[in-house]
Amino acid sequence: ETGLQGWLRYAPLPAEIISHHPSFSHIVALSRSETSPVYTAAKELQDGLKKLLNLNVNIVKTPAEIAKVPSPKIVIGTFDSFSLSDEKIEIDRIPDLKEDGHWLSTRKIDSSTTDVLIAGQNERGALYGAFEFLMLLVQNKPYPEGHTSSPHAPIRWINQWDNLDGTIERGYAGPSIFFKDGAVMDDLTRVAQYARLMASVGLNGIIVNNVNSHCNLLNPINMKGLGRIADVMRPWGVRIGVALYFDTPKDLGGLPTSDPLNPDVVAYWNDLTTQLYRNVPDLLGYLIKANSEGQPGPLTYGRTLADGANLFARALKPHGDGVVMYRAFVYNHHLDESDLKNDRANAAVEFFDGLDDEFEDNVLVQIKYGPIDFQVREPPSPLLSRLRRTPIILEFQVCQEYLGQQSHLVYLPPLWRTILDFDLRIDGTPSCVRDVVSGNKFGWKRSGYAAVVTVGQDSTWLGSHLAMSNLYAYGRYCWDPLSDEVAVIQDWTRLTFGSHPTIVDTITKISMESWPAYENYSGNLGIQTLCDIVKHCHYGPSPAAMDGNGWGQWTRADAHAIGMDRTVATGTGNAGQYPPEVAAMFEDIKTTPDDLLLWFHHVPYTYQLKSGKTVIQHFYDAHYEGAKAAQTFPIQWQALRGLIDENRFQHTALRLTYQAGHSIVWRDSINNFYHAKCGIPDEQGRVGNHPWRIEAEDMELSGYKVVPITPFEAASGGKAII
Ligand code: BDP
Repeated sequence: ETGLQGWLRYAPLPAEIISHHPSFSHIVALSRSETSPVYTAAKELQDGLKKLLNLNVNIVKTPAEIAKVPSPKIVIGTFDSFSLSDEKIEIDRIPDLKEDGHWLSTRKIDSSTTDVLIAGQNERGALYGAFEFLMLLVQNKPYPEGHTSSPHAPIRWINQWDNLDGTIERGYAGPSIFFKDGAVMDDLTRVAQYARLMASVGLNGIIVNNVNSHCNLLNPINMKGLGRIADVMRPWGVRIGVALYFDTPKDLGGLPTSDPLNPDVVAYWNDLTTQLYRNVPDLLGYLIKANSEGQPGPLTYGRTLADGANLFARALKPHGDGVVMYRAFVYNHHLDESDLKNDRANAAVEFFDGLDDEFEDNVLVQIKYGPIDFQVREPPSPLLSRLRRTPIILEFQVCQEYLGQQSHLVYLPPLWRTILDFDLRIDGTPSCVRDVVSGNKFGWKRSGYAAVVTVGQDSTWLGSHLAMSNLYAYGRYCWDPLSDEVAVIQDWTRLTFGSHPTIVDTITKISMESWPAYENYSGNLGIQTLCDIVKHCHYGPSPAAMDGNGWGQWTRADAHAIGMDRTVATGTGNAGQYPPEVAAMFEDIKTTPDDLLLWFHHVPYTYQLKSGKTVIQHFYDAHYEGAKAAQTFPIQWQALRGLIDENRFQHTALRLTYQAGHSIVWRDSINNFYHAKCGIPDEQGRVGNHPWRIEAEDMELSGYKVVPITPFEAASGGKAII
């Protein structure tokens, strides 16, 4: 198996299970249009029933045909279409559903015949109901009677970071499925398959291009191409939007300025937007990265961020319900480290404070989960607690930019839960991040989630079979942020690899151990992922690079102490950006949880943690524990040999073996580095002491020479051979 079907494989069920299911003869699709999500759902059911139960089922959709169809059948449609047809559902059985919600039930015809009913609050909801039905079937779970399900938040979107030339920023799975050589691909088969995966977990929108956008995205040829992408994804209930390049008026339109208050610029964007709507009539809207990491924006022209956002918001308004997703990821990447008050973590609040009342009502602020940048552990962004009138989108990252880039297994829901479940105590009242994001806290109608997902043309989509659990889980968490992370990985495993208990238990165990392991061997106590910042690869250990750069991802490590002082009393003041109760907790070193200690405090290496260990001994031990856990992954995986297909078995075994080795590189680099920096020995005598190891430079060599390497900590003896 190649992985192309993801978790939607519909592997045949065993004969004894098949015999317990009704022999459905027909699917009644209460929709006339063959491009509607209801019809898509009917086709998906047809395909699923063929593969799972070996049933040949016909789809009928005209009233004349429907009247003749015998039971048992599956009837699918919206509640409205049910009530207009002969398939009426009694009114007292119709539940109260939110937008995109669905209802699954059965209708007893006689003692041995039962129909299945799938009804959606809208067409998309019906499609989601069909997928839920199929996933229950795959897992041999019973048909639900009157089961309802509604999403937690209306916005459940993906951000692809694809460039027009076909490369993908932070993509680890081959070239783009959307773009090639400056234009939209001719063959969009993979795009339709992607939309199918998205729909199966309730994801309803996508921004198809990189936040670091290009003006040519909106040239006439690409406008048409974007229309084709939208046409391919629409039957799956997925709407598309685009990320804009702020200087498009200058660079594509030939105007002398892109000043958002200049009338020609306003007219230019209005016109471009009208043209885009001609091609994409249900456009989601515009994603904007501006005044960040070298991108132009309203500040370039002496205007406010709100001026920039409102320019696009007003251009969208006449055409429908399109929104502006204005990213809060605004910061200067030439920060001066010698200024101890400088703190990139403060930037979002500093830039957006005071703007809450300034935005048009179709502007949302899109906020990364932490104040810095998708690190292995961060506190929630303080900006999540400060906007009341302006709704937000919480941004996660499914592609593991700082988390091993799909060469390391890191199952992300346990990390996401540290954010979603965090109680911000806004106004001294319960304020879990998930309730702010859903819109419940402040009564927002449209808010929700976005995740950076950089699927590519590789048949595995993300570059690793196991990494797909994160895409699946992302959809599940947008739908229900209280989902149990163990139940989610178990469901995904059954769908993706089969229900054998050894398969389910092994993948669940490895997955649940993976984020703690990665945190242990990459960066502990809230110090961030200690990877290469300077070369921008964001991979592999490089603790020295975490200081002395303009990017503001600093550890402030010297010979005696480590960590960012973000207190109000003596540091950058970042702790004070949170609501008072949370601010007080982070301000005081005694109440700051150990796992965020170095995020908020600068302490000596000998500082004693709540566990009783010193900071440096915790570093040493955690790195050994993390690497030790990772080394069990390929061994645990061996239990699956023969239980799953050879192709996916080998592909994954190779990745896990690589991870096991690379975790040792991580362990030793970080430990050697801090050991050299502070000179404090490891209580267990492990660090820098590998008597059993045969160093390449100590062997008899011909044709090679020994060279010292930089950084020294990347090889155990500080030397390599070339
Ligand atoms: C950083 C990535 C960079 C993105 C940026 C962003 O390294 O490639 O452009 O985030 O989110 O994490 O805009």
